[in-house]
Amino acid sequence: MKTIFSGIQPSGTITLGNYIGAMKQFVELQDEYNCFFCIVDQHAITVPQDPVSLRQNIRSLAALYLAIGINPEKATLFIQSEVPAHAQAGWIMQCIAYIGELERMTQFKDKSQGKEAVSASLLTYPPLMAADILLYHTDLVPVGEDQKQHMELTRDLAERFNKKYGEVFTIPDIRLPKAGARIMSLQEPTKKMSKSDPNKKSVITPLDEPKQIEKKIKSAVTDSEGIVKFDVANKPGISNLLSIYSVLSNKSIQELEEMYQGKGYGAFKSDLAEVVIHEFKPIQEKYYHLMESSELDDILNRGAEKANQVASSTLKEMEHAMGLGRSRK
Ligand code: ATP
Ligand code: LTN
Repeated sequence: MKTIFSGIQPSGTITLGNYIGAMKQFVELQDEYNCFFCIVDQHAITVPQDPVSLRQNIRSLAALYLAIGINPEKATLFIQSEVPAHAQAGWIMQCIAYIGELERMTQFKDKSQGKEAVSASLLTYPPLMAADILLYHTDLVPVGEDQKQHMELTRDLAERFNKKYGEVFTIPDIRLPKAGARIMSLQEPTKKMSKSDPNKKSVITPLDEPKQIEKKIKSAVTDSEGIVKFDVANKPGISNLLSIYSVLSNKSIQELEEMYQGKGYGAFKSDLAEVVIHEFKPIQEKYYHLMESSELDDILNRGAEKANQVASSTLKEMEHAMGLGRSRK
């Protein structure tokens, strides 16, 4: 069986973007692959986090992974900071990476832009991500489009390491969803929908109440033309809503354009709200049940144990290849 690894930051409640771009794929893939799904809390602290909220977000993300359908009997679900090999291998990958290539990462540029104090870890974020992936000899990494550049760097770092120290790492491939790899903000449809967006009207989360979902979709920015047509360059707002509708309803964009011909945005938006509410209803029910149960801790304990076994063994291989410590394998 081939191996899959992916991670989500507990930097807030996951959005419809995370759900469509990443998590929906996880559920589809767990039957065919040996999967590791990680709550990357060490990545979350590259920007300031309130300790109480961070701990709540970690638990909530674990419950959401399960509520969307991750089966802990099939996939390994764990918290990054509970597997020390990640930070250790992250350090090693920082020694392989060059400052110049890290400074070119668009996520670093976006997140550091205009900030007075930028943590060093915001720059060294990608080597830690590379370590996450490479520790599991991962074949495939399902992520949204914004992670393409980080994935290319991960491959470069793995190749650089292998060339210098011997074939320790598998070179991983990226797996993008067929549609919905970049869901945009509801208020600024040229910007990606993001968990840490301070404007909550831009973002739909699987835990939003039906009324909130309806309100957010109704107030989503579109254009004044009133024609439901997919045209990203000229109609980014309606194109984004069409993508969401299409992925969640399994109807093609063309089918949807035909369905709403001559009907205007009102009818389209209210049907889309129904589709989103219907998608999230069972997830919410499972989520609240899980948050109350002790099941969650058992699953995370087992996940950390399994991940630790695999990751610490790869870390040893890395250290051995580089000559760190004493000779042992
Ligand atoms: P933050 O705002 O804190 O940076 P984020 O919303 O960008 O967080 P991440 O935890 O960084 O979310 O990403 C988790 C996964 O979701 C990644 O695979 C990422 O590519 C995917 N993803 C994030 N935003 C979107 C989006 N708008 N559309 C599609 N996929 C997305
Ligand atoms: N960088 C990713 C989160 C992330 C990740 C990973 C994704 C950290 N480690 C390993 C896939 C594999 C993000 O910002 N979305």
